[in-house]
Amino acid sequence: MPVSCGLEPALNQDQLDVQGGMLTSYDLVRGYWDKDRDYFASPIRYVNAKPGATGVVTQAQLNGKDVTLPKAVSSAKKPNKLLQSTMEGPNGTWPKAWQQVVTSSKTELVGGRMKVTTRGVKGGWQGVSQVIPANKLSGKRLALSLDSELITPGNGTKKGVAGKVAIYELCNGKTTGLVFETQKMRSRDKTGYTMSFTPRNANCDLLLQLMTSSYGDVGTTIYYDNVELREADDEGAKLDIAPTKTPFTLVSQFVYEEPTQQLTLTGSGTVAVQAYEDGQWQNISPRNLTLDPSSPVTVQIPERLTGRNIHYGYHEHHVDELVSLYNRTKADRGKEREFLREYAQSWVKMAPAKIGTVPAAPKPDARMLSVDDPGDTYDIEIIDPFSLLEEE
Ligand SMILES: [Ca+2]
Repeated sequence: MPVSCGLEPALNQDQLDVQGGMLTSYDLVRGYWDKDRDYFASPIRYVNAKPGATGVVTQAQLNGKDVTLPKAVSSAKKPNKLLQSTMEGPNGTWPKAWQQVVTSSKTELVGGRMKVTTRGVKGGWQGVSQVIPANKLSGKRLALSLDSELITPGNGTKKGVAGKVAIYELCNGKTTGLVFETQKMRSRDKTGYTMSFTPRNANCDLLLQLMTSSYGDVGTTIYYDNVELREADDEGAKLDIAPTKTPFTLVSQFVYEEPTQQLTLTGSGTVAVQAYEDGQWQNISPRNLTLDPSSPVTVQIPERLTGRNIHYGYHEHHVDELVSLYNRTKADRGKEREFLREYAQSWVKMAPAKIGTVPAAPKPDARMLSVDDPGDTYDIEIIDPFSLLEEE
């Protein structure tokens, strides 16, 4: 159970849910509206939970203000462009549509999943790839989804690397450019990930690679499964806020003013609230959200959908900062000190390179003894600089 101390509100506002866990974010303003980046808030809509159902939202409020939540008809998924997405051939044999990324790769098929394990510099890149021929592509935006699970060396006790997806343009048999790359597959739980990109040249094939972010930290293992590539869903209607009708106006809304985004719905029947993220309409409420004409239900919009600046690469640094603060805080500041450690421990779950760096919970006896430890610590009391000046 978290302890109460002055740092608690600030750190809560700095963490947000992402696919696979909890991550840190620096920003105080949401919504950047940069046409080249995906920082803008996700459009939101609702659909009937089941075909033929008649769920209706009669009133929607975002943080207590009336909004118009569009209703849409769920359309069928577009065709999957990958072969052997389940990573399995007939009777559990190797799926021939997938190749080792380099000849020295020794990626294995284990339990119906691709098992990619780093083997160091000599082993080179590990992983599998598949080529999607240009005649299967239209040049339109594509949406990729997959399941992965990361296990760092020492059965998860030592630091490791993240998973990586890289997609190259392949023109006349030659790779001519990187189209998309992400290293966000870093959850130690089996997690579904989504991502989207637009091919650069509609006449070229695409080369999809599933790997690790580097080949260091020998023994890092990542499993891949259920890898699917489709044309992006049609975006369609957006959430408009009355009366200005500007799309999803979280822009310029300070995180410290509205740390969370609550959508409150009144109506009847069973619906699902969805957000358009990574080229896909994804449920953000339970698949069956039962509405009531007299009693509103509240859906919290996940922070990753509100136009925040998320940088996975900074997260390791944030864990370092917490551990550093913990180590330099005097042991007699027990509550505050333990609070920092607990935060570092909860954040390290998404920082594979920092596993093993967060100190273990102190035993009561050890804490008593360390009060007398004259080590490199400082008190976190705030010092008034003007009182020092008076003494001079
Ligand atoms: Ca499988």
